[in-house]
Amino acid sequence: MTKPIVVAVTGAAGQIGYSLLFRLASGETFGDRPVFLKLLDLPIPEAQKKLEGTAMEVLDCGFRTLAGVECTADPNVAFDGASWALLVGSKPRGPGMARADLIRENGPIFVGQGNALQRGASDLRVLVVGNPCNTNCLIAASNCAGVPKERFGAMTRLDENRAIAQLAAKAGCTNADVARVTVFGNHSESMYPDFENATIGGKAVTEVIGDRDWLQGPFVQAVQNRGKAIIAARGLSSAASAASAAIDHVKDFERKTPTDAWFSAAVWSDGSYDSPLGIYTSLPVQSDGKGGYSVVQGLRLSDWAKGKVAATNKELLDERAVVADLLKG
Ligand code: NAX
Repeated sequence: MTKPIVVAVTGAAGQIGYSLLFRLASGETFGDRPVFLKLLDLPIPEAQKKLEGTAMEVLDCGFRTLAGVECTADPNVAFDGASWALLVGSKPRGPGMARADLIRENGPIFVGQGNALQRGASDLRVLVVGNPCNTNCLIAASNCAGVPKERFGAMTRLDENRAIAQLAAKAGCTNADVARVTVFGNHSESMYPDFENATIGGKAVTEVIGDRDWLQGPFVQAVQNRGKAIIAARGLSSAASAASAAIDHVKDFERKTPTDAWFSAAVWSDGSYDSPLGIYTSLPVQSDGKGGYSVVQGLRLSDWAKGKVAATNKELLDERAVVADLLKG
């Protein structure tokens, strides 16, 4: 039997977990390779009971690719031998809570989990979903000595997918016609979805959708505020779409990206597009399908777009300052 890939998921008893685990186990993400799931949630009876129930449902699907499920409250157990760690669990933003308070509240979780991630497999890759995901990713990576920063990333694939759907609806085409959309910066309302380099049916978006006012205004704002709009409509934050984007992120990194395509992920800044160093910022990425990736170079951005990218990166520097005492190296 092929050696199973160990996939750890934190916050697995939560609503994203409930949409995510089945798609990790089913063969959709890792093909024929057997998957061993390690599920982490809080060490409180309510969370552990819910986790057990979720694991029972995963088992009950009878997936031929599922090698096993282990539930735990200990990050050291969860991450031991993991090739992928999906860090979904974190505290939600409470009513009236400032973003800086949320960052301070959740930061310590990622110090402990960063340490425990040193137990991962030699090919460990980490995706941080729990918000504020870019800065939580920075905290985890800086507390995980010995694992290269490039093995960590935070999720902006949902924002890219949201942008694709908005562009397709406006142009009256299918999502499959839309390509080369990059989300730059932070997974927050400051993110910048770049339409200037995106294409629809191989043509520039700016040519197909001639309305630049719509692109610079309602389009960008719709993507930036989509999370809020979902909460307002559903009474709960996005879950199935977030899980779907996490699957997309893992698949994107597992496979070699076609030469003429790219995807968005918050990665360790290499200075591309004037991104400050020392942060995880979303950039256009191509995977080599062997554990490595590169940032796509040479995209042309207008001065207006450069201003948007600079603003979202400035927010990431501000967030880094809020958690400076939690960062090790
Ligand atoms: P839920 O509240 O449904 O689930 C979170 C789960 O995490 C709970 O079961 C909780 O017990 C667990 N948890 C909390 N602290 C933990 C810890 N220290 N160790 C292990 N488990 C812990 O939230 P859900 O809707 O699943 O969302 C999870 C996170 O994803 C939130 O931070 C949310 O803001 C974030 N999101 C990120 C998105 C992105 O694009 N990056 C989009 C969707 C979502 O908003």
